[in-house]
Amino acid sequence: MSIPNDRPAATTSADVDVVVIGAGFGGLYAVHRFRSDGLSVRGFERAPDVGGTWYWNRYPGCRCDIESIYYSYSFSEELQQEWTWTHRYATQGEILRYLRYVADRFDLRKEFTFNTSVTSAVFDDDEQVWTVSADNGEVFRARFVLMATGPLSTPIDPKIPGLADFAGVVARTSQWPDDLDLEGKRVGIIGTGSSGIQSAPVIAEQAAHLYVFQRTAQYSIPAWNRAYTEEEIARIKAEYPQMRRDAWETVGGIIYEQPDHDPLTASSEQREAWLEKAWQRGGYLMLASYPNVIFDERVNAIVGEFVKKKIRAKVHDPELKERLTPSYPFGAKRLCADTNYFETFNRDDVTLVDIKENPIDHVDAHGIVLQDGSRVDLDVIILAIGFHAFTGTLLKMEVRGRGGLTIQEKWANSTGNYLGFSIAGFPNLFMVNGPGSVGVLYNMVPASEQHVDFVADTIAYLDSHGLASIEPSEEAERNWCAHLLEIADQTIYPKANTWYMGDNVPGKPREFLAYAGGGPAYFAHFEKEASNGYPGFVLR
Ligand code: N01
Repeated sequence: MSIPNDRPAATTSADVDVVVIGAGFGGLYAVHRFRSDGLSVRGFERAPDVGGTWYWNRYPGCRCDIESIYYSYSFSEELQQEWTWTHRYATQGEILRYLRYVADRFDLRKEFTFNTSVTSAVFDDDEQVWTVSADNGEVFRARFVLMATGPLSTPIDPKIPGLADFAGVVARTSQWPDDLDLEGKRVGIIGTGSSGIQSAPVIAEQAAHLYVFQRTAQYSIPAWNRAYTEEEIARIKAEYPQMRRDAWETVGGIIYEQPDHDPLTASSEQREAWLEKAWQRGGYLMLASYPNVIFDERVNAIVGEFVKKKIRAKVHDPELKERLTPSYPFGAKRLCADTNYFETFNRDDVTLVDIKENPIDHVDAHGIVLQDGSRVDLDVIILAIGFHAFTGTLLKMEVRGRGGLTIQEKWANSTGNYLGFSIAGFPNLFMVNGPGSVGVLYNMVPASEQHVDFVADTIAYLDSHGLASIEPSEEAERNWCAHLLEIADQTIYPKANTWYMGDNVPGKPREFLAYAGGGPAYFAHFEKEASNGYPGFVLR
């Protein structure tokens, strides 16, 4: 639904219709869409420029592991035709250039205050208006608030004793200093998730010696990154609208070939040939090699064993082979995509430090001391230890809903939400790819567009029906959360310690925080709401 620009002004005491927090993929599109609908918008962004996660995560080797032709906006055919991706997996730099181009092309920067963090958002029950305050002293009263703050935007606190005593440089992959020169340095990297696995091979090329501190061995699939050919780009651009429609219908938001056999009854040769094909295609799509790999432990074991065999074949040293081979169900932690990660351990100037067997005890001025008393002297320590996913950024703010309820109180024991984008007790506040959404298990960019479009259509519905507020009913929220866990319990996700489950933050409730039923089933919930007058919501 789209509303003409001459819509009547809101009849509340609000300064603006919507405050948008965050200028990443979700926030930028939100400003464009809301403004096109004739709504007034104010945006806040803590970084000096647009980009969100792609502004901050500048570590060596940082790329998106979803193919660039998919990991990009679909809302403007003109934009799709104008922009040409150079590589199958775009670098952080290329994605940031893209988002800057989008901001300029649609003139989005002028709605944002940069270098500014929102500190509080407080709902006024009588006026049905949010008061949003920022750390630069700006205060806006808004009818609606959109938290486009990103599910992976608050780095976790390492809590490593003595880290502050280290005389060298401590850097985070998620806040990479532009001037960090690793040439000839002894570098230690802690963490082997996507960030560690992407950066280690590039850092190994620069450092005098790289030490990789691994707590859990990970599954990673080669990215087989390469430049697109001119012919490919021409074909993609000619087929873009159909490609987007087809991708939308898939479970993960990306088109992939389906197997023509059941892995449980097929011959081992047939399975091997199919998995080899999936391996050669590479990257995150290995998770889609068989449709039920996440749901059926037997299928999961087949794919997992195939990948483990591939990992072992890459590593020369027999002991290292075993240390680098994962032991949890395939895909239970976010699957990584790499370029020469395992091969890097064949270098003489790279050492794996197994901190599961011999944990880090503390850091002193010269390096890292392990529990058995041995030490690794370093010039640089890199933290690639992940994020307080989904909820961390909201929990840092003062967010008060109806009756003064804080988000910290609301989420103390479980992360109540409805459809991963709204919260009972917090009217007119929406999240992009929030906890309970499909986003992190889907292609995040179209998932963001879908949330923003739904919010825009919902605001239009409220305005055209003379309604001031919308929030999920307690019952709809309870049922949704139960539904999320019911699906998750049928998968392998709860069988590993992951940020999906909240395990990486001490004290965080252990619960699966994403929708594991796939894109089409997830989006159908929204269609049902919109076409039936929002039965899961309370409208006032
Ligand atoms: O973080 P992670 P990430 N001491 O949480 C270890 C997206 N992303 O930044 O597994 C020692 O995955 C921890 O060990 P363990 C993507 O969705 C995408 O790498 O908990 N080690 C783990 O090895 C991804 O999943 C892209 O035992 C500690 C690592 O640190 C998400 O962001 C690129 C520790 C953390 O891994 C997060 O990825 C990058 C401690 N105290 C990120 N604490 C692409 O598109 C944690 N660890 C490519």
